[in-house]
Amino acid sequence: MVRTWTFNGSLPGPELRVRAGELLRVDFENGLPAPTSIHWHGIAIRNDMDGVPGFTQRAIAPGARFLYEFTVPDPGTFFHPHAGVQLDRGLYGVLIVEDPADQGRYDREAVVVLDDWTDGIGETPDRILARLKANGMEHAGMPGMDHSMAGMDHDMAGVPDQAKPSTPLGDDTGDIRYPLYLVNGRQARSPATLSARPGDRVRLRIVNAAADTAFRLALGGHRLTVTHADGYPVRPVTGDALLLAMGERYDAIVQVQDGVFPLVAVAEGKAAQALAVVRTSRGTAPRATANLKELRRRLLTVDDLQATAGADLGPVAPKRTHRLVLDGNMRTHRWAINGHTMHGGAPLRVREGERVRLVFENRSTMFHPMHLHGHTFQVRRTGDRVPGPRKDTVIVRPTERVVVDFDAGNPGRWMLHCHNAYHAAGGMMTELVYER
Ligand SMILES: [Cu+2]
Repeated sequence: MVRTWTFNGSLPGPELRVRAGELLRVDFENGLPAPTSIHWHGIAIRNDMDGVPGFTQRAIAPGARFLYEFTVPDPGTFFHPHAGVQLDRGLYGVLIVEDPADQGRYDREAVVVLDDWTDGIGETPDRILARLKANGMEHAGMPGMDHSMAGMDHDMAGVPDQAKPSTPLGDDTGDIRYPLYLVNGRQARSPATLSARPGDRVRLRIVNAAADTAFRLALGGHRLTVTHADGYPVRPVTGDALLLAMGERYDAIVQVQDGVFPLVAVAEGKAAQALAVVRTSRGTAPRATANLKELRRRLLTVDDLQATAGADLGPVAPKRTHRLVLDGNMRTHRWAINGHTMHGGAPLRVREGERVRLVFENRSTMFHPMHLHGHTFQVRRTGDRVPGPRKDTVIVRPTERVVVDFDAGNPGRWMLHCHNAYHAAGGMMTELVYER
């Protein structure tokens, strides 16, 4: 039992479900002792509903209400607050936007929300941030954090080799080692159960709601067929495991066998894992430290995905290109875009109707899941004529260059930032503005 901040007292928050094209109305009342707002992550909505306090709306004061009301244009997604590191408490939920054109070639759905957890057992997110800023370095395994976790019963004991650092995201995958990693709000020792019938085709809607942790997910004894990235359809591709950074969502279909199976999400590079149980018949639940060979087989990443014809933006030449150099380090905890922190640089200007290209260049030793508000972009792999998936959050690995294109079709002021909550709070954010 922990004390934390949530939506409607549950973790994850209540599941909201609408169809694309419908009007969503959410009457939000702030019962927290701090100002907040809700960001509808990944949905290209009206600018004044985007929920960035002090930017697209005034922060909602403790005790105050705010009516969110907007038409939901595209399938997706999840929601969370957009005030500092509040996401690293329990303030997140899943908003599922159904696609009316979806053929529904599956028997049931299961939502899988991944999270890294400290609030109420380790330090509060605000204390972690204050210390990161004060000391600079707060690296996994550094004495300060170990001290704060002393005596706590966390999931790291006896974790198999699969969870040891070795990662496509580089050697340095996070600033914070958490006491717990969760699936659907539950720790591996008392895991969430996803029930189905043997032979069912289950559509997993997987969300990484963590603040500082990428996950590698696999289901024991099964392969996963990825069908959607950040809500948009991709050409189905099958692999053994799937990599998700913070803010990313993937849908995958799995045909479940008869039995009880571990669904493992390894906290990438952090020597720990989260667990849920997929159950189609009676039997003993898997161990919290279940070791899956699937995690070491074919790992699907954004590089394997390609938008379907319907989701493809088409080969229009960009009218303008913005280059974004990502830099920073844990020593100073200063994370910059083009040398500036916290909107300090010139905004990225676009004009309505233009095709715009963003070129991310990562000069730091950590990966950054870069997220654009109000739009979705298409990943263009360097030197590759085949376009990648439609997304709103894309991993930029250390020293990597990632090119994305989008159509400027939603006027307003929009945030562009790293979805590592601590990197964003450390300055890695800028804004996109429409000029007349
Ligand atoms: Cu980052």
